[in-house]
Amino acid sequence: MTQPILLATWSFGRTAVAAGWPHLVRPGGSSLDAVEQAVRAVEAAPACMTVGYGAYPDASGEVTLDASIMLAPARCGSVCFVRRIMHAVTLARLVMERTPHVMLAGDGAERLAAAHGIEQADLANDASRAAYAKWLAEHRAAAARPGSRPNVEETGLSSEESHDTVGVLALDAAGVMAGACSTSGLAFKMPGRVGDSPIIGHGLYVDPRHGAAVATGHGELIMGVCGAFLAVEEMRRGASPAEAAAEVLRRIAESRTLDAGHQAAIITLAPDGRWSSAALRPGFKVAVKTSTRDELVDAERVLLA
Ligand code: SD4
Repeated sequence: MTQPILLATWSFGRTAVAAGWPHLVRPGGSSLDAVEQAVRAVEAAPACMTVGYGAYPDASGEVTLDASIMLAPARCGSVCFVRRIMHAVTLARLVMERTPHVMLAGDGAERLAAAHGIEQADLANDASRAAYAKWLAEHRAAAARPGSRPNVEETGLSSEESHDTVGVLALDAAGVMAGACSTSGLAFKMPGRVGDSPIIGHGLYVDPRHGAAVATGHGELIMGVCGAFLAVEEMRRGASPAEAAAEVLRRIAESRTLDAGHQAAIITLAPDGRWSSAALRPGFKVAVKTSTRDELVDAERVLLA
């Protein structure tokens, strides 16, 4: 028997692991159910403004979501640019289990949801509408200033507030690993922008023989190095979870000139339960839950401390 473990990104990861844990350890439970339920809890939480209900919209005012779920290279599913569906992770699981495909986008993904009785919902709430109105007013003001160059990433939010994905990895008592993630991407992003989270191998990767990884932070950084796949590939080549996570951040740092606000982080999990995490900059946290631990910890390594 393997010791079950559940890991999730950022402070809201505590909500995720609390919701997922019963599904990991109950009779008949599984790592797959645990990661889905863990992500759903954050998607439904209005206080989390970067995932699911109440998430910051894109620059046109529309909330669009990306999500993925994975057990193995031949068992994965994802959705991107999904609107009016609170639980994008469940839709990603439907893609995995009910279609011959890996990824559905926009209208097609929404039609799959409708075909399976998933109701559409307005994902905006008062807080996200107010944040958008404020951003729009400031953005217009900035655009009117001669010489200023407004950018959709000049959100006025802290780096952590403007872009956070809930990413979850689990290992169940049967030794089966699973991963899932869900996000609205970047606050006030360019309409149509899709990040790393729904792209298998970028925001999420699971190989039953070698390990699992889930990434968060600026998707453009992670996508440039196929971050999650790279981490698992490093473990396949013999790296520890800590070495694999650090290598992804090193590759990002050496592949481009980083801005002060750039952040990327990754959690890595080996099939035997060893795990680690690394971040480009301080601030990243991992919620960890086992039968003996339930806490929020800092990244094990920070590249640019
Ligand atoms: C994205 N990686 O869409 C996601 C956002 C995120 O912490 O994880 N932010 O780029």
